[in-house]
Amino acid sequence: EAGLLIPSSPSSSVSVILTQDDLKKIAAYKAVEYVESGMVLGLGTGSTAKHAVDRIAELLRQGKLKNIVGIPTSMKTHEQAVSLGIPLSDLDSHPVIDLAIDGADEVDPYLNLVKGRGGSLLREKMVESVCKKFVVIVDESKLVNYLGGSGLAMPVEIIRFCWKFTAVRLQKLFQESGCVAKLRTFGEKEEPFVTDNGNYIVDLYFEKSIGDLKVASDAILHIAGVVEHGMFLDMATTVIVAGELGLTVKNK
Ligand code: ABF
Repeated sequence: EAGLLIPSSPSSSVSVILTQDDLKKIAAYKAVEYVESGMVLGLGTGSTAKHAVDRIAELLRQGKLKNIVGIPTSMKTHEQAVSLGIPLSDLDSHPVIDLAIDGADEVDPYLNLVKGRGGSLLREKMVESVCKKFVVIVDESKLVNYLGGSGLAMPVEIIRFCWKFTAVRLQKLFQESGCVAKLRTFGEKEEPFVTDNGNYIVDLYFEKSIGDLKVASDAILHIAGVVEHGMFLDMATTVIVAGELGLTVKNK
């Protein structure tokens, strides 16, 4: 990981090296400052959100936060929260969430997001679409000019039944953007990656912009066999970016 050199204090000649993971942690700790006792919290997934969950647990242990209920966005976060003793519930019991904190894969200038490279986009979207405040935490490598612009995947969760058929339909939908659809696999045997919900993920790669995001979103969701996609449009209320020049807080 590339290191970032910053002075430990303005007058000091001693410098500390910040890794990308340090930046993620700084963004996560800043986000946890938005947490208040008594809140119902959406607990995100991924290496950045993991720091936020750790921090929430730490503040609970120290008695600085009380009566928190967490709604995890993946089985992995569920396990982490249970191991840290964070009280948990679900959307059936808590259909409205005060605050969710989660990472993202891409953030555009309007605070639209791509999420789901970690594979948890469906539960993340279920939780984060019903929260009063959604704080996204990223390091500056996640900032893009337009969604799909990092050259990395735009994930779509699909059902397993005839997945190739669905993948071809997705690819054709974005033919003009030079789309290539690939089934997500893992391991040397390239076995299909299976989500927490028992589905597959097709990753879409684009050569060019996909244009109007709302139109693209509606078109993807219109394909039978698609469960959900990783574009989170107009959902983030705050994005905290940790970068070389420090923290930037962008509000909707
Ligand atoms: C989750 O974790 C996902 O939506 C996103 O795919 C990923 C970001 O991971 P990381 O914080 O590890 O970069 O929030």
